[in-house]
Formats: sequence, structure tokens, C-alpha cells
Amino acid sequence: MYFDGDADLTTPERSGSAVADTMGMTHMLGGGSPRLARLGSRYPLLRPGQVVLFGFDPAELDTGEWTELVSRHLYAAPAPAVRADPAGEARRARAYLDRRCDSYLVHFDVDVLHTGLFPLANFPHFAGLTLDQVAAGLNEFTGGEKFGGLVVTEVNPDHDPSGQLLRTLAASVTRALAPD
Ligand SMILES: [Mn+2]
Repeated sequence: MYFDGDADLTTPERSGSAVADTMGMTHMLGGGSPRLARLGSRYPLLRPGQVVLFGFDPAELDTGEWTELVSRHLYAAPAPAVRADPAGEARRARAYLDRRCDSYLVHFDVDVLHTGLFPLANFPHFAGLTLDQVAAGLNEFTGGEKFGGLVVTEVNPDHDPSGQLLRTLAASVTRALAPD
């Protein structure tokens, strides 16, 4: 469950920034640099039907990324769709993985949050989700029988000197992980 402000579907050849993080999904699906794509214990690490892209900003994908997303038939719930119905989109996304996997991992990049509301990530996203919308997703994804683990990434404490954002985030994650 790729819960992220980005789709991370660029390649070393196409990327303007050369930031490896922007190519993570490409490499997990077996594309991009063969040396990176073959780092894991199997190749490819993931098949397209094992991936959900949830909460990315569709305005930030370039033509190459859209081509990748569509030609691989990836399940995609972009931020505007999530904003319109956070719980419903999360339920449908989880159902998609539930049908295809024995267990799934939730990758939660805090850059899925709107930078103006929650400036904790390294890379800004000014069309991101609210904390409530993100919580709806986390609650759904961590509540499933097939939920296998949660990775929280891109938290930059330097952006939060008082620690208030971190406390708020930790409370939200804790609520999601608590048994009902
Ligand atoms: Mn991201």
C-alpha cells in the first residue's frame, strides 16, 4: 500500500532531480536501473497487481510517470479522489490488495500530507491531504487481517523544532494501530 504524495515512477534516465526516492516504485516493479531493481531477494520485488498508489498528487506526475502507471495497469487513488471520499477510497484500495495478497505492507510517506498544514516532510506537496484524511486511510489499512506492517518515512524532525507535529503524527499512528 503505497500511501505517498508521489507515485515515484520516474527512472534514472528520465528524472530531472536524480533523487533515488522518485524512482522507488519503478525499481520495485523491475524497471529503471537493473542494479537497483535486482537488489532484493527476488526479481521483480513486486508485480503490478500487488501495488496500490494511494494519495499521490496527480499534477506532479510527468508524462513518463503517467505512461508507466497506465501501461502497468497500476491501481491508483490520487489525492483528489481520496479527498472526496477518504474512507471509501481506503476501503476499496484495501479490498483490492486483500483479493491479491496474503499480507501487505503499508508504506506511509508523510509527504502525502499537505505541506501547508503539516510541514514535516522533506519534499513539499501543496495539494496534499489533511491529517483527518490520512487518518482515515491509516485506520483502514492497519485494521485489515492481512495488514503485515507499517513503514513511516520522510519524517524530518528539523522541520518541527517544538516536536508538536511529531506528537500529533505519533498519536494518529498509535490510534490507527490500537486494537478496536
Ligand atoms: Mn513521497
